[in-house]
Amino acid sequence: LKVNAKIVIVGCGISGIAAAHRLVKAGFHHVRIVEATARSGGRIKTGSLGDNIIEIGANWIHGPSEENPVFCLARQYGLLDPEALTPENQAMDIGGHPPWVPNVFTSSGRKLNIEDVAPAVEMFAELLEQSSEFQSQGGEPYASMGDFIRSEVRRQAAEKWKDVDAAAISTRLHVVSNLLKVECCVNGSHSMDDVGLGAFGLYKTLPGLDCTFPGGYEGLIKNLMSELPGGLVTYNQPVQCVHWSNTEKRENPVEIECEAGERITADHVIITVPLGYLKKHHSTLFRPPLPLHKLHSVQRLGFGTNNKIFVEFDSPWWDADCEVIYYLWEDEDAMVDQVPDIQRSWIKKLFGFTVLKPTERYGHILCGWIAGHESEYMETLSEQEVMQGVTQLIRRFTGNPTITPRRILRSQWFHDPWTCGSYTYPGRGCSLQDLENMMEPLPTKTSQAQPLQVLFAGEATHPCYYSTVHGALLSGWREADRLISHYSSISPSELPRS
Ligand code: 6YU
Repeated sequence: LKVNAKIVIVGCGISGIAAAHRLVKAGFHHVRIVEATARSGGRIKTGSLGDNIIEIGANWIHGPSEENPVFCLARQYGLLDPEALTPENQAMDIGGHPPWVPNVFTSSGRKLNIEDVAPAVEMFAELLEQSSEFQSQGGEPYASMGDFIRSEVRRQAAEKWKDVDAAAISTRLHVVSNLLKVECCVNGSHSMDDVGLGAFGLYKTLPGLDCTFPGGYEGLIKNLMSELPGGLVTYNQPVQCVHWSNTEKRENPVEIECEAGERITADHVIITVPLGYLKKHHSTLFRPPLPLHKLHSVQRLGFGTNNKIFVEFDSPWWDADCEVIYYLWEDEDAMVDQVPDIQRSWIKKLFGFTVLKPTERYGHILCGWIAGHESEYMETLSEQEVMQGVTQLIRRFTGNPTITPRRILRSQWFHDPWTCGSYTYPGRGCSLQDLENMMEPLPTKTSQAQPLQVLFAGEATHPCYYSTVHGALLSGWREADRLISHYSSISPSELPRS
């Protein structure tokens, strides 16, 4: 199969790279990637804090095992630690929530014992598991994940914890608030009230204990890019408008208009821009506009913000075996995941920190996690102000007024003009149909016009691995395969002439 079809890919994140890789390997020789920024990788972005490598975007391989193509590629390129490659690691089934060792602090400066928090943690985990079942049952007793969790905790607490004293109950309900904030980060949503209950179970996990890239996630991008022909990517070239359904120009029915004025004609264009960008720019990005059913799915699916705040210390103030630090705000209403006064109290949305391990590699670095509008507000503050907020928080919760971070660095995904947030979640009222609409090529009716003019890849188009690197990668392969099988099934006389 060696065809002359001209294919333009918009966006050089993992999905665009994966599509190009597959098409070039299949013999297509007019493949081009047009990228808005000066770099490849998109939301895979490795940076540094002092001498240490840190991940500003994607962090883990979620479910590193044989079925995960990111795991297989990373293994093939030799990018993983030996522990991640062991059969034991691959076989661990954690259902998306790694069993990290926690340290829990309260706003009055107490460090809690695991027994104080365990009943709420267990109840919450069971509810997450149960919520995934509504997907197959087809009924939604509550409008959102937030409604479901709060109502069920209230009901079960009245039943199971009726002999527990009020102070202990209060602590448990604050644990639930904290876990709701954790889930906001996992889902990239402002509140769990924004996440649909029925669609929550669409997300599928793979076996394997999540692992990181010791040399940085971008190593995966570098290896894949090195296998593509040189000059295939044009950088600093934002696409402004995709003119499709150009009936007069049957030879090259698509025209890609770039911000700098360049116009590129093509037979097919694969759009991989993030859902956040699509939500903001769909009305100018497509001529004619997106069909209504597709537009409605772009609007219904959620795309919120999850940011990281890396903080380095001279010495640790957490336990040696600690993997995650949680904060409970005792003055907050029970079971809330939204901060009422964002400008004053944005820091209350930060659920806590994960500890970068192993210490020999990273020293004493914590990664703070904050989602939602509070996270978007945090992005507008200076690094100094964020440092101050974090320092005050840690001093208050540990009761140690001398703790001082050495340096910090935070991500700003909401204000990144080419991303506009972090990743996709199923909003209220969403269903599998929305993700299917996202991936449907244009034109949708192929009776007259040339088929497959505009194709869609990217994490937001994967039916069960949305929000992940493996979902994005698979979506790029899927759209490449769609074109490959299209050209395999038509006769040579119908192939585009060069
Ligand atoms: C994962 C993880 N991870 C943390 C954070 C973030 C994300 N993800 P890209 O955006 O990469 O590429 C598009 C390109 O298009 C880009 O280069 C643009 O510049 C360009 N572009 C835009 N407009 C353009 C224009 N007009 N013209 C030209 N070019 C244009 N995934 O597997 N493990 O640990 C994390 C995390 C802070 C921000 C993540 C993680 C998500 C991935 O990073 C992301 O999906 C892919 O990189 C996207 O690739 P792409 O090609 O689609 O777009 C139970 C349950 C609940 C459900 N959810 C649970 C899942 C948990 C999700 N985990 C995420 C967590 C972290 C921490």
